[in-house]
Amino acid sequence: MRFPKRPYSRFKTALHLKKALKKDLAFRNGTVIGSMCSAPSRYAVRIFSKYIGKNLGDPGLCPGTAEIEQEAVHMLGSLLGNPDADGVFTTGGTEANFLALLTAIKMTDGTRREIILSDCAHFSFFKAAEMMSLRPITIPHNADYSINVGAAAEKISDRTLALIGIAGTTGTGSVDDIPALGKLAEKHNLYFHVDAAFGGFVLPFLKKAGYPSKPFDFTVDGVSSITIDPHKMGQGLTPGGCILYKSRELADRAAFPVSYLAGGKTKHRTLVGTRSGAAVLANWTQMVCLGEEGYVRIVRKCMDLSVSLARRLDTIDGIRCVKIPEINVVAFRSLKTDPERLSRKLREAGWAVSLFDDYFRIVVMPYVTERTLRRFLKDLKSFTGDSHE
Ligand code: 0PR
Repeated sequence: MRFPKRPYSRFKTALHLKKALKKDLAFRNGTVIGSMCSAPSRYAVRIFSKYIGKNLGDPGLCPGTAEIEQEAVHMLGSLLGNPDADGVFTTGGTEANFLALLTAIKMTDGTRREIILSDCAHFSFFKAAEMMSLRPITIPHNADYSINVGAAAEKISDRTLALIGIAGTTGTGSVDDIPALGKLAEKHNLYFHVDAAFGGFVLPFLKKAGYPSKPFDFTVDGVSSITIDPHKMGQGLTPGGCILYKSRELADRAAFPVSYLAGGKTKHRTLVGTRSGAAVLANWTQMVCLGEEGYVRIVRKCMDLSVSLARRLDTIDGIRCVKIPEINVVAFRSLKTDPERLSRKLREAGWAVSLFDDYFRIVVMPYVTERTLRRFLKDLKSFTGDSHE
């Protein structure tokens, strides 16, 4: 399409968009079972549109919005066991993970260039490593898909910049042994970042929802910073990520001074400059409107469905669950049908499921219903040749 010479009418604009967007899958149409993004509430969307012009890139222009951001950061800090934690909202988990590594670099003299992380870590760390000339040292996972801490310990040297732990891996939802990694970090005086982009809004509510939970937050000694994303299980809207540092001093390490903005001198703690204040306000809204009770209810519902899905997957001939779900991520293997072929068939039938190296991933978000999963299981059975109920 060329840049239009004459303006479109609203009718033509709407028609054009409607036609193009017809191809998109919608969260609530019942086929998206492999996405980690929330479907935000109507109210949060209303707040987003109401305050659409707020720009936190120049916080002096909207000190009220900046104050709400601080409230949101402190709310998350208290959720993660440290009301004194400081941080900033980001465009998502990727930016938060980048900032963690940037902060780690700023904490050292620049000679340490290796990061130690699980081979199940999100690709954002590898992107960041490439851009910041860091060397990722990947550690094999245990049978439960958590990092092999002993193997990680062996790789620590005077080249190590940071240790990374994952609280809810992207593929299987596994939670690393954060206390053991924290001990290693303390022993060797290393920066220790926990990626709880997805798990951060699940793990704190598991116990009250009736499920076991592992320690992963600032209550664990040695944790320097945590990624937690409102736009994933926070039920917020995109862009909605957050990085929390254990202290203000750490949060300021990678802050970049800017002297000339209309709102006055400030420091940028993000990679991006201009950034959506409306998204922060909408994500704050979502959190206060749900509260602990709301999240416990959501997590219970998602976990009940995840566990029952895993049980039913295991009864299908040729399908095996990778593990009992720790959070609402369910991973399974196809033992008889070639995974690529199965993936193609599922996609042809309209299912948006992720295929990792040798397993599939379903994310049981709140918009995923029992009815949807029943339809999915029926299709899966027919594609793997096991069509009896
Ligand atoms: N850390 C973890 C543990 C993640 O799972 C993800 C993304 C990130 C960091 C990066 O977060 P952002 O994407 O917000 O930068 N996890 C999902 C994934 O890669 C993202 C996603 C969301 C993918 C919706 C597909 C989708 O439809 O699978």
